[in-house]
Amino acid sequence: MESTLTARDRVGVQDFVLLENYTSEAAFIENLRRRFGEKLIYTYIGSVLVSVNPYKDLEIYSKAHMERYRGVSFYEISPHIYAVSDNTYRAMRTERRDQCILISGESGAGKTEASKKILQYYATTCPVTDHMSTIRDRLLQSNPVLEAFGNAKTLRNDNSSRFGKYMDVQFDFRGAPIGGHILNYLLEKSRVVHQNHGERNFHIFYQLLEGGEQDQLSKLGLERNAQKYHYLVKGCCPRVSSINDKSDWKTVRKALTVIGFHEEEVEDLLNIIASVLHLGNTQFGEGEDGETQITTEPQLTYLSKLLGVDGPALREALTHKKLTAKGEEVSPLSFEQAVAARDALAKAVYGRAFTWLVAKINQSLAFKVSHTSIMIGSSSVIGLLDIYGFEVFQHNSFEQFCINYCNEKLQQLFIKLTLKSEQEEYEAEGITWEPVKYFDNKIICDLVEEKHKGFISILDEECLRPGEPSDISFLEKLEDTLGGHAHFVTHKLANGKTRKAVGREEFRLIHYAGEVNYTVNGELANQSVNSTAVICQSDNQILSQCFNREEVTTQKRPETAATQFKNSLAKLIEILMSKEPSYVRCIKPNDAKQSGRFDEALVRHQVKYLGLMENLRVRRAGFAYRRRYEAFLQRYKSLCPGTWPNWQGRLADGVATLVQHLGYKPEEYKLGKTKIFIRFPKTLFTTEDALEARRPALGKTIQAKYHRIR
Ligand code: AOV
Ligand code: MG
Repeated sequence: MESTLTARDRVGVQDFVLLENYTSEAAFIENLRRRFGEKLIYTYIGSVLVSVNPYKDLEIYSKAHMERYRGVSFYEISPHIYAVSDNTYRAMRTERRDQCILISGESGAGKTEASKKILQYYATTCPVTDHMSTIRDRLLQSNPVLEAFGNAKTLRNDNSSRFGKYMDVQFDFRGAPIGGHILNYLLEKSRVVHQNHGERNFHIFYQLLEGGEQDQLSKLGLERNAQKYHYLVKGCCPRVSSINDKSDWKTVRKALTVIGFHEEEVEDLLNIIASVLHLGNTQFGEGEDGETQITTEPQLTYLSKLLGVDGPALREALTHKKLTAKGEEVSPLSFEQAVAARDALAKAVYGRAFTWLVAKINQSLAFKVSHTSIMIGSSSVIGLLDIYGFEVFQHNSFEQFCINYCNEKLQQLFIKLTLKSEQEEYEAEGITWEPVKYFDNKIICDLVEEKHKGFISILDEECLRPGEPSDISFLEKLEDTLGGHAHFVTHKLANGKTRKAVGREEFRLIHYAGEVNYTVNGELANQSVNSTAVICQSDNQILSQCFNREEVTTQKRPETAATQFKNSLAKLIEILMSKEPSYVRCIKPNDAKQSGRFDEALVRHQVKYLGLMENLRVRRAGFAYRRRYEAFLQRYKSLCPGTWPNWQGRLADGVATLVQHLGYKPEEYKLGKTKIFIRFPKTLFTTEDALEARRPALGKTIQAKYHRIR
């Protein structure tokens, strides 16, 4: 098939390996900038797709566009997220190997949009029979629901994912989607009770208030005004111009039905959302006896109804703490403690409801054996990883720490796999090459997770220590253990390692993607067991499933959130390692969320930390091009009388004869076991020109042809 590339598609190079000056960062950025200027947001580095967020609808995602990429080889057509989707799909089908697409980039760079485009591509282009259309629709509809409950407006992104998501799409032997499964990672629960200036709580709260029916809101005791709710106004930003909460609510309601939620389940879910808002408006004061008491009685009445728990028990849970495991003896909470218990309850209720939601969606996406049992064993999966991107705010808490640690782990995986697979290919072909130097962020991963001396171990130890471990004692412990580490800084240790100031209650990590100060405030605070115990008695079906008695009566200390997160990440990495990976590296062109603006400094920073230059160098380390002998011979045999019209001997000898005739110098190429490796693009360009001169009918799409030569 001849190329379908137009002149516009060929602005700059559409694969960075074609850059003459491939070690120059300036040339790399210039290529990105030129293409971005022409609304060409996608560029390859070999098989890695680099994507720059256009911040506007480019109209390149229609069904017609999808069709164009079906079954077409990577380099015959301009780079696109659909090319990656299609290539991955075909690799799964032909090689019968599980695949995964890893999408990375900082907050707002376009990861979630990319993952949705991939899913839409499969939903539209894969063969689907009637009863499978249900699964397809559910796969698609899981997105608006999860985004409503798990995304929020932040300073970096109006629709920022506040949870990590890994989704497996399962295909049968005919390549039709037959099921799915979602793994979710650490929801940023602190957002439920607090938002930084200019940010919002999770979308669902505003959607319900804007879009909910009047009688529904009355039943929940809610007013159609986000300003009335303390948990919604901390960021002073109830409305966002790019978001229509009212119509989003309609989408979410419809999606819940498609996914198969029963009316009672939706009702229980809404009761939980409303109860969080009522918790936020629950105030405390001092009673005549000097004890802390609830001063907002109507809230308590609603809460007891919505949470399905006994009023007096709830009152006690919010104002007292139990002293024994059985809870017979209680002591009053101070004002601050009561506020903390209230917030802890709101976070716990919302967080567990989110986990329940994912489980419920998974039930509905699960492949049903009854459909076609013969498919078992012959199905394959494509995993999509869309996780929160690296982020830095004015104040960064434990949750930012987890988000950024997660990005470190994924960067580590990228380094391992890209370098590894490249090296393996050279080895398999018996080609020697010079390894490329790159920054290995393993040192930062170790700093966080190393046994006994890593950050998380120290945190665990402090949590378990008898007595009253405080944030400050924790910080001191960190200083003692990590003081000498090049990537760890505190106020005391800031001896030239860093230029920015570090506060007394902060520590700084020098991440691969930038420096971040984290506040240790409340790191060690335990969840109030007392207030969650009361929820175990709830007659709200969702809550009674989420909170169980056993957990609150057990004497065993639960794992800390940090350890849980570390373990779940380790499992994720294992899952990803077991699959054939493809990569999408997303770049954010400016911090103003504006279309058409390309901030070079910002882009340069991301190119640097995403390791794109190293990626390119590795790709070119030795050889810009590689092609199987038969394909190479087939294409160029007409250029050499010895190989034309047909070469009869060994393929490798044919290629050797051909390149000798073409005058390739020994340093320009190497012959492997099954492939020829060409070091410089120029060599190949010359050969292509010779071919073009011989066969002018091939047209003027020289650049396009170069892209097909792999
Ligand atoms: P993220 O997933 O990488 O950030 P998103 O995928 O949510 O970022 O993208 C942020 C916003 O950029 C979207 O809401 C769109 O408005 C716009 N956008 C992204 N990709 C495209 C595209 N291909 N075409 C048009 N607009 C786009 V985070 O989740 O914050 O790390 O936690
Ligand atoms: Mg996202």
